[in-house]
Amino acid sequence: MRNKRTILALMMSAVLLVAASLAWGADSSKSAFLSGVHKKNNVTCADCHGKSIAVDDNETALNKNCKGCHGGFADLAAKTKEHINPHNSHLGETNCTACHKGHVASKAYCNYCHSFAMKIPAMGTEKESSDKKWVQESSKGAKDQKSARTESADVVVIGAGGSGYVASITAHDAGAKVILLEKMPITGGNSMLAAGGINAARTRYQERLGMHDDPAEMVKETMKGGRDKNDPELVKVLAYKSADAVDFLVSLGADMTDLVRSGGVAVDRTHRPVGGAAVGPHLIKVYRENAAKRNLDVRVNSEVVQILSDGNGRVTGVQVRGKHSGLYTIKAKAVIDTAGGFAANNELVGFYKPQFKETASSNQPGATGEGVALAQKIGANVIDMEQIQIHPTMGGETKVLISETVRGSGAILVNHAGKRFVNELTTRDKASAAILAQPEKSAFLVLGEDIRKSNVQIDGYIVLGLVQQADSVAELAAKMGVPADALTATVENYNKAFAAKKDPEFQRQDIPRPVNGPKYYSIWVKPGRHHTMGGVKINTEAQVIGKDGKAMTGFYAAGEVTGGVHGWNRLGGNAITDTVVFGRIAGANAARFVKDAK
Ligand code: MEZ
Repeated sequence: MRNKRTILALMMSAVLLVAASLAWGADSSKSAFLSGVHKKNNVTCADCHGKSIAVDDNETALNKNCKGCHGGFADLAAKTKEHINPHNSHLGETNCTACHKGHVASKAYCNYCHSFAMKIPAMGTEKESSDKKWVQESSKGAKDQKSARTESADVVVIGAGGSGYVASITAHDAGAKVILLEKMPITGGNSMLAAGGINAARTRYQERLGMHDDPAEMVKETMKGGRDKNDPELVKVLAYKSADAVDFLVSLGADMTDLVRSGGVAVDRTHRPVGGAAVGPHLIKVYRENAAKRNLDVRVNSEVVQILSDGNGRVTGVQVRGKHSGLYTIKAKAVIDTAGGFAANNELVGFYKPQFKETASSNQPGATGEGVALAQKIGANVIDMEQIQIHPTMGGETKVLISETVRGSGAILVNHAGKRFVNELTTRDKASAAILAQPEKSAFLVLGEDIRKSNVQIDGYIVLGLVQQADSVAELAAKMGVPADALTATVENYNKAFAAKKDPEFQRQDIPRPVNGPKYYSIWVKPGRHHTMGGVKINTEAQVIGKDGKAMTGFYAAGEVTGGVHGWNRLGGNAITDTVVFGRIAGANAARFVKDAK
């Protein structure tokens, strides 16, 4: 009843707000319908909206005016004393309106993945905004609904994660008019959360360190990791174009100078920024800057509800639902689907793998799989949908992924008896299975000072309160609740293996650092769903394959929305390679197709 009344009151407020705006004009001093600090300070409509009350889907004027009044992210970050600083987070410079609302209470976007107790100062106590339902019933009903307007572009790209940005930048640079659409209020997708790095073989950085890697080895290891269920032609493209992918990123301004080893790989092939910083936030910042430099048309809050086709396998555009602008059509000669996977969609995961339902997901909240459904509706074939990757190390009860690079830097996995139980650098499927075979279905990462110093992400986990610290192994054991003598023996044996460069217990091939003091650290970890290997079927030209086995005309896809590249298990570090290699191919081919069609 109370809820009904509140909803009614909110609806009335909305109606009155519109009426008030119309009656008083945008510069009205009436602020009765505002929230929090705006309400207190008698903010006018024009203070936030500018001359026009109408709001575009990017909420451009609102965001400009937010910054005009409150300052930019750097100013706001400087005012925050706490370690957890939402204006200086790995999400980067996003729209203010992703968190802050004028007419309803604000909510920190971070909390869709984290559970920080931070307050948004003076930003209102009214009901939370209801615009957070991102699991849309994609095209349901939209077919019969009319678009209010029609635009046109050469290439429309669905989903502004890593693959979407790479495809858009590539197509733009090849001369195409591109529109990049993102249903979420911020860009970045899962790439934004990528902690590890990009796998690439025979790069200038490896050569500089005197390392000899070979794309043929990358093919072999990727196939083996994927249990030989991968499409071997796609894997060859992935591996042989991986060094070019790194060069491409560097040409955009990225730093890929640091190298680390990932599971299932015999060389240091995972490239990342100096100091071991997380690759994703860095790349998304670089992509955003490059998109801005090119004046790319990037639209957030813009959900594709239908891919349009002529019924004969040729795409003709998309129908979009803009948060503010409503339904509209973009006619396009080519469409690139880069809408990501579905590991955040509990229902869909449960449908394909009932045993994984309700498990924690490391994914951003928008990874809900509409890109696959949209493609299927116009006749695309899909493969391996039930192949869902469980990452071995999510931080305890959280949605925070503890990067594989922590193990790559030397950390060991220890069970509740204080003993190692698996080669920490085996493939993810095996490491996860080994943890889930423990009675507690969880384990600990244990590391020392040299390992912490080599990987700046560990300091981030300390800030997040996920790390136990101690001055001795025995003290750490007490904090972890494991037998001190067992943990002490485990660490001693591992350090001997480091010195001997040989791990007789678990045949770990690479032990870059010992677990040494003065401080010792542990992180409680549990497996959680991380990557969906299945999706839209593509060929080596990133063309979407239809149910008839033929390439669909003008339709391309790249990244986690596709299936086939990773087989039944993806290697750590190969996702970013996938986004860059196939994003580039999709962008280049879509632009070429448009040119040829003119
Ligand atoms: O590729 C990944 O998913 C990856 C390297 C994740 C991680 O553990 O950092």
